[in-house]
Amino acid sequence: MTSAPARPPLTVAAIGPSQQGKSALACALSKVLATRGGGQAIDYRELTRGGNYRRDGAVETRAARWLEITTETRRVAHLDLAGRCSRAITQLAPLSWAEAILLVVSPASGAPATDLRLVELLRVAAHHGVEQAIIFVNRCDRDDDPELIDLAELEARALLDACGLAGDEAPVIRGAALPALLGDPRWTPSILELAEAIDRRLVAPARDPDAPLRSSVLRGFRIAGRGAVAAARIERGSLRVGDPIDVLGTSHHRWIAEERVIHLRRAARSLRAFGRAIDRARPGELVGVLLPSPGGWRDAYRVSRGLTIAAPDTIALHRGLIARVRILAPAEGGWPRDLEETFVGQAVIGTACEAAAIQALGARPRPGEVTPLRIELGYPIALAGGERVIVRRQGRLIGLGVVLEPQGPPEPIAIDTGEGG
Ligand SMILES: Nc1nc2c(ncn2[C@@H]2O[C@H](COP(=O)(O)OP(=O)(O)OP(=O)(O)O)[C@@H](O)[C@H]2O)c(=O)[nH]1
Ligand SMILES: [Mg+2]
Repeated sequence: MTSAPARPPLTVAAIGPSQQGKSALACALSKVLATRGGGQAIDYRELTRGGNYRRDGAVETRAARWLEITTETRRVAHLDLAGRCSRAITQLAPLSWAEAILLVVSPASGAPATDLRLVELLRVAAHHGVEQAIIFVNRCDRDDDPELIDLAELEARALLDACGLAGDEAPVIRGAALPALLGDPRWTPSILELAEAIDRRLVAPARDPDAPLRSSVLRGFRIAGRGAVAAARIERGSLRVGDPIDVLGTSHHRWIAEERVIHLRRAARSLRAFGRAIDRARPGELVGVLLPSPGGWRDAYRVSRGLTIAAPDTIALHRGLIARVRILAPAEGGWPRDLEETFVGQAVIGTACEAAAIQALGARPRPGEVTPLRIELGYPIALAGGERVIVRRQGRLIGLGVVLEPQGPPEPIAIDTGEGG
């Protein structure tokens, strides 16, 4: 038995232009706090494992990684996102978990507002309801011209404001992650200042532990002989070991070509949060849920990004939905022309991303307008209404909306209870 966590969880997503020190900062934060008795330090090589190795020794993060940062009052699930990546969903999926943004820039990084992917991430974060941000101006050891540092700060604030996050209120910390990570005492205070800002300036949103369980899966992996682990975040409700759960949606494991749509009903065999076994996961927590999969290895591989974990019979799989969507103006990076009445794009809902045929229900959608759209997904996902939906087309963010209701009957997928398989 484990006792209830003393510190409430908070999910912070570190974003910023590529190679400005997000991963180094995550490591520095964990190391400096670990030396003061808060949590465990994580090594840069460990955190960036699986990334793209560069000639200069740095590693470009490829898929988001997460680590636990233990500050004085919080357990922070720190998401280290990729600054650059070829597939938007790699960043958008973990971002759907964020409750606060840590924007990492540097004086030499150039105007962050010109980084369209970064602008998109900030807009999407605001759309998910994130209101709070901290700005960390990194690499002040190398680029120490005070005017450039002032400019970086101004630009970062303006960017947050432009994307709907309160830039004026965001605390700004000037520091240097790499020297702090290497133990340079001149830069340790900047890391402590960041920890203090996390403690004092960020608030944990209200959460409902008694609501029906809802959780989104960011990644799945297999433990030979035991089953599949779903790396998920509890959005609402609570999950206890032994609870029966539905795991449903479309699998995106690259080795599974057919039978991708699944609806498993299993009991959560065990729960782990950052390496600790826990008996109950509460809303806001990131957990690994071990699912027994008697269906064999295929079954285990099917657990992947985009699935939903929910209390049994509380949500169904749908392909069609009606959403109320704000069409972004060209100045916001949206579609440069009026949209056609029907077009093909992508819909991102939670950690799921599906190709979609989109049809305007009213007049032809114009930039800046809020309009009802009917969206038909290529593959079904778990939908109940109220989810945030992000509409993309040809690599651009073109609309931000809310699912009003699923359309049509639920997908006729037999529930796999794992018995007799
Ligand atoms: N001089 C100096 N170099 C730094 C600092 N922080 C990070 N670096 C270096 O900058 C490079 C990139 O650091 P990362 O932490 O991997 O950058 P990132 O933002 O995670 O990059 P992506 O994962 O590609 O988005 C590495 O070579 C670091 O050693 C710093 O404060 N000062
Ligand atoms: Mg990185």
